[in-house]
Amino acid sequence: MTHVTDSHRTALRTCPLCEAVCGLELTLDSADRIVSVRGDHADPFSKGFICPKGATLGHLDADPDRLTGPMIRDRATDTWRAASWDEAFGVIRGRLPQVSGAFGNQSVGLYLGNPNAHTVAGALYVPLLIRALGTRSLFSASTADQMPKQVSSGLMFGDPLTVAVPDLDRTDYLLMLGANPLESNGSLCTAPDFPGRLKALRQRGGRFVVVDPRRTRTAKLADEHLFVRPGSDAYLLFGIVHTLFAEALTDIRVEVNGLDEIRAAAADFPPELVAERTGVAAETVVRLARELAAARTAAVYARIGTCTAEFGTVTQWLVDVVNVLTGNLDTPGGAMFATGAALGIVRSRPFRTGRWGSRVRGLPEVMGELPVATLADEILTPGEGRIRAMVTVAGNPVLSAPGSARLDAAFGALEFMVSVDRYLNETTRHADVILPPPRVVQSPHYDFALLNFAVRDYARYSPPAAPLGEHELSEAEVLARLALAVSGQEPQPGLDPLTVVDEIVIAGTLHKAGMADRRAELRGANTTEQRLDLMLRLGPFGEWAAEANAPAVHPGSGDPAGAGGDAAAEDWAGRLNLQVLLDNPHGIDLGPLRPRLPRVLRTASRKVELAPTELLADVARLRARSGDRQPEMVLVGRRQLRSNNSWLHNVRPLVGGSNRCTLHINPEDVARLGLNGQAVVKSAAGAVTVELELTEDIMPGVVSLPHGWGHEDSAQAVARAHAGVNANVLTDDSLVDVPSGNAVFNGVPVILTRA
Ligand SMILES: Nc1nc2c(c(=O)[nH]1)N[C@H]1C(S)=C(S)[C@@H](COP(=O)(O)OP(=O)(O)OC[C@H]3O[C@@H](n4cnc5c(=O)[nH]c(N)nc54)[C@H](O)[C@@H]3O)O[C@H]1N2
Ligand SMILES: Nc1nc2c(c(=O)[nH]1)N[C@H]1C(S)=C(S)[C@@H](COP(=O)(O)OP(=O)(O)OC[C@H]3O[C@@H](n4cnc5c(=O)[nH]c(N)nc54)[C@H](O)[C@@H]3O)O[C@H]1N2
Ligand code: SF4
Ligand SMILES: [Mo]
Repeated sequence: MTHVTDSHRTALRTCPLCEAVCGLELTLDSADRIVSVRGDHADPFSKGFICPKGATLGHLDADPDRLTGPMIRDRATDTWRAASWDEAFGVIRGRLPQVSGAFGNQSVGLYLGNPNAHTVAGALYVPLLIRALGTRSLFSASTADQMPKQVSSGLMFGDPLTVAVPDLDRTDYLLMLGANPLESNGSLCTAPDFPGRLKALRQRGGRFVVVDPRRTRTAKLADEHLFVRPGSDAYLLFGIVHTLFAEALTDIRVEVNGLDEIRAAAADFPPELVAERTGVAAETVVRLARELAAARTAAVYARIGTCTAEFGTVTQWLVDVVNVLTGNLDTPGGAMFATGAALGIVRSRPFRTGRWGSRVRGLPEVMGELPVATLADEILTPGEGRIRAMVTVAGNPVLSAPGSARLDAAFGALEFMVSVDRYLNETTRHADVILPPPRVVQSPHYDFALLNFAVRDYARYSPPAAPLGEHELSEAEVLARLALAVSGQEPQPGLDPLTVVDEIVIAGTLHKAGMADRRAELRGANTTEQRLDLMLRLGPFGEWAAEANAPAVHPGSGDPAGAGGDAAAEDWAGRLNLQVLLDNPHGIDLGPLRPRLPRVLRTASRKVELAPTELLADVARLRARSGDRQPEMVLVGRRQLRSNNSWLHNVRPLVGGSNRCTLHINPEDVARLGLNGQAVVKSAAGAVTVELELTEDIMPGVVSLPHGWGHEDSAQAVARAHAGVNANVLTDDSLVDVPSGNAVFNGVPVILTRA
């Protein structure tokens, strides 16, 4: 919806910068430039909340270093020139199919970065590119992020996308490990104004406990903060499980398998052992278990600090084990499953991993992907199936992946590379061709992924707020044309590649739903919008849900009366389609989360699996570590409010001040090690020299460095002036969380010396 006032108009849209999905109200001038950004007070979910990143969206949008058209690199001189779309796709068509033709599909790798989770193009058109490449050399930021949660959810609930989120607005007790939503605004827990929701929890008399090796802003807001030794959360949670059994505090309310096995596994982790590994006193471990059991409702939530650690999957599993054992899984105030409004993939078979392995290290496939921690191996190690060409979409793995100095060298050794990205950066500088998406305001927005992890059911669609210019392509079109080019195909005259693929998808979906004759009823300005219309109509709240074959799980059905449904939600069930969202541009509140078990379970047993064999196997690895000597100093990461992984460092109002790449260190360690000013930090993988920032808010023996920095050679002027160092030079790509293959960024042993 747009209002016109003189030369200025307002446009509403969802912020695409983080998982909080805040509604924004933009003011645009007559040239479609953003002149101001405010929080949308009429958005029923975000209610006007905005953070400094959303507020500076106009600066990002107007960045003079943003790429406005395709770029081609001359390898001989390493120089870039602007090119037309036809020329750029022509170069790709001439080169990539040659590589896959000569060396097989696996020789072309694909890396998908984080913003794909925030764009319509990432959700709807990346799958097309994956199919066109037909490669198993598929990597993404997921294995540097949340893959442990997906594996544990897949094994426990049968579907890796069935992720339980804390019911923030109703819980009486929140135990949070390894997350700092006051800086990050939350993750795998879509909750605009997360800070406000935490304050409300305390105001209504709830208790909030944070476990983190740093006393973060989130920890300072909590009732209690516990320092924990990095990488040891699995022990802590096992100590809680142990106590729940030992003191007969369990209260299981869902159907489960594996109770005896989990009890037996926890027997090896008494609070005294846990205290030694974690640094959390044995009495505290016991008290946490008692408090969780005694609370009227409680939720355990653990995020990136615990995922990107050596026992990430075991930790994520134990989070939900505690939620089950305390009677809090799938109940209001506990950990619940959101109902995304758009039709998702309905899995018919239970989840499993390791259907194939990576070529060099034999690491198991997970969700069709291989760990990004082995991407450099796959490029650098000679032999059949070696990756010789890469496509990257919305990613900067040279800064974000572990052991990134090796990955930087590996990208430099490729025969050909294409990147779809807004910027010439540390990764895309290795490309032969860069294909940029248009500006944020020229793209439509619907959160296909994130609304499945929201703390309330909610839907909002933002059409593009500004039209494309004559020489601009939507990111959907870029990906559709790229998919053709990598297959060596030319677009057919008179046929728009995007429309062609959309019609195939629409026809297939209608056919499966038994509604093949309803094509003409779909509404939307283009086929992308018509696909959204179809997904909304067939989704759980959709107009067609009741009519379709095997409809998506209906939100109302099986809902115990009064247990979470409310009037708002019932009003919308059976009604959603694109037009309804267009008529409600501030978004639609679909109500608080409702119990959804057992319907969403996809396990073979149709029960919650408390002790999957894959995870019990990894417990042996954890047990074997119980006696290891603890390293003297370890590295962890941190996020900064005015930053976004590697790519908002060129937005001038955001950099500087607290948003700098410094090493947080306890003054006790500085004195003990005789450090001063700067230090050399050395790990098994590499070394950096970095400025120290002394703070009592970090545990002695732990240092923290934010990731995404290291822009000294950047083509982006502001970022280059605030370069910082690349934390992932220190992280070690030879180490992964075994069940998920996830990268290990926290608990990295380091040695500090004077610079
Ligand atoms: N040491 C350490 N490393 C980490 C982490 C950590 O905590 N510590 N965190 C990890 C996590 S959680 C993540 S998610 C990863 C992120 O890893 P990546 O996704 O590889 O890195 P980003 O910095 O998010 O890079 C995003 C890229 O997308 C581009 N971009 C932005 N918007 C768009 C768009 O709309 N379309 C396209 N095509 N491109 C766009 C940007 O210019 C940038 O190049 O980093 C991981 N790395
Ligand atoms: N401002 C901002 N917001 C962001 C991002 C950003 O870069 N900047 N990135 C986005 C992305 S991609 C993601 S995935 C989310 C992540 O969102 P969060 O999960 O909230 O991530 P962080 O803010 O890094 O908080 C992780 C915390 O874990 C702690 N930690 C480190 N190691 C351990 C450990 O072993 N155990 C425990 N218990 N804690 C540990 C760290 O000290 C840190 O405080 O944030 C998103 N939002
Ligand atoms: S919290 Fe996230 S979604 Fe909200 S304005 Fe900030 S960056 Fe955008
Ligand atoms: Mo992430």
